[in-house]
Amino acid sequence: MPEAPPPLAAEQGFDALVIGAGFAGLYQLHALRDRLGLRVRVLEAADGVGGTWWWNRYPGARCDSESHAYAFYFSDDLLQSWDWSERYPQQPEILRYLNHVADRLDLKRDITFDARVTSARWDATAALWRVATQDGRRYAAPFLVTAVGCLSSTNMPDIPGREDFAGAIHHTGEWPHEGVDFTGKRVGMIGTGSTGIQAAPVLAETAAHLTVFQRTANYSIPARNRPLDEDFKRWAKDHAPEIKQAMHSTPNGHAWPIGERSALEVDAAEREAAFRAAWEKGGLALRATFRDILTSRAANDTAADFIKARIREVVKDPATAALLAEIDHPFATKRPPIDTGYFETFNRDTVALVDIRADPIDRITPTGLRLRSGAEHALDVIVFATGFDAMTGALLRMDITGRDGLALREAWAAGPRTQLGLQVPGFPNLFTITGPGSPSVLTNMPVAIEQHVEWISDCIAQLRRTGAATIEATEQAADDWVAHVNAAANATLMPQAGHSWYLGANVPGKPRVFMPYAGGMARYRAICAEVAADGYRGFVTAGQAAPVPA
Ligand code: N01
Repeated sequence: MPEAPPPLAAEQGFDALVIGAGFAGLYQLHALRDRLGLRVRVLEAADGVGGTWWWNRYPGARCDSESHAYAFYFSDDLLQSWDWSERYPQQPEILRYLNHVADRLDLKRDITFDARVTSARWDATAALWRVATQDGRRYAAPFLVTAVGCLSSTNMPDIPGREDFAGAIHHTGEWPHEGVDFTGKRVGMIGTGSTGIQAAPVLAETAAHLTVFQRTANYSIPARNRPLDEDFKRWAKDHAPEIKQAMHSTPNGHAWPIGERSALEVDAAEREAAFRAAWEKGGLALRATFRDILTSRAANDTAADFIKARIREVVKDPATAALLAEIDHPFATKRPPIDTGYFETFNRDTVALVDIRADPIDRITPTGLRLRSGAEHALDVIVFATGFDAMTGALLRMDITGRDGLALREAWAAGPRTQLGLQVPGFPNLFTITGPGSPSVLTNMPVAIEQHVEWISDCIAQLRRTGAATIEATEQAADDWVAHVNAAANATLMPQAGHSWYLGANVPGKPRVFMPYAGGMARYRAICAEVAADGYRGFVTAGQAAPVPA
């Protein structure tokens, strides 16, 4: 048997390692390297920057935050040097933006691409994180920051027969870079979350036939996407400070305010007019029409009924309309998609909807899909728009081991436990950008990312000033924070969507815990600032490193 090659020597000499080169990793590199003067290495599994926007290249992929708010606000130079073309930009444009950021800040020289992290272990003796990548390389640094995204570990359902299928199978989250030609093909798409709802109308344009396999009907609001005119672009640049301020003061990190009135304090005509105006304007702001849509079931029902009526209005075939409008959870308790012609797509002769709640998929056959009833659907391509092992999947996949050999998988066996979504007890000097327990996916992501990067960077700067070698969340703080995260979720209707990925319910065997912090971004930001100002309450520092003057 050939001898195994000796392990590569660790690449030492770094102050911090960052995993991932999407929005979060790029800004974290810039903040630690260019503001604190640290030696930083970013390890990225892909061969380019972009994170989610590198992987998710499926037809129709675009952002559902408005472009002028879906950008870095920490740098006026970045704001002034970039123009978005559309209200909701497509994936290639967002990828170009992130390359622009990386080039403008000269970040790529400190990123190792094609470097998928396979393990990270805390070495208590040396007070270092020791990280290995798939190609056998080793790295070490005192600080480890995960910037792996909340929706990056794909969820591929274990449907039997995949290997027998004669056609092609694709998951939207790992889409081939050369694209897929659907011309003349019979396409089956499984999943009707944000991704499936974006993809279906585009797939239907070229496919000979599209069958959408729906397990749970979903709300969707028209995006009303449009090109941005020069006046708007100028306005957004000139008003960047006000836009930033607005994003920092709302619960969801978007630049629009939450309604002040209850949906129940106005009469039916006024309520209908408010929903109608939001529907015509398009986008996620419909859920902010009234203040209590996410907290009162009666208020929520008014929004849900309004949207269901629109679906029935648009979809011509009554049976299909009924199937699309029979939605079993309150509006916005799962992440509400926005769409461009989703419901209209079902009026095409070449598009069919199949209810796999009533008649589940039994197996994949060489020629398509067979349902439990025995019904067969002949297909050339199967698209899995089945989402992600959200929030914890990408972290657990990396085999992270903390103090005393504690595996993260073990620490989180009953669900994620963090202090503020930023640190885990037993894992010194590990920071998790937009980790479970932080607002993350309930907000406009760049806003949440900027806040975490800045908090983490300030924390590391403070450690260096004081000469402490390590910082770690306490068990008590994590217990308290988990209780608060649960209380915040229970103050909303969100836990009522029992099959939501917010609860981990989409992945068989995953603990059912509401993972993001539902108390609002503005409130969360204040809590984090207060914890830091109070000497990093809920964290312990230890050890002695050489203090670094500010
Ligand atoms: O994933 P999802 P997604 N058999 O989990 C179904 C963000 N995003 O990729 O509801 C059959 O929402 C599943 O059915 P059910 C956004 O935050 C952002 O669409 O579990 N069906 C559901 O219909 C979003 O929320 C943008 O019953 C199965 C679908 O697959 C998040 O990503 C764009 C199944 C999965 O929906 C995830 O969205 C796109 C099975 N075994 C996404 N397993 C932006 O624009 C799952 N399904 C920024």
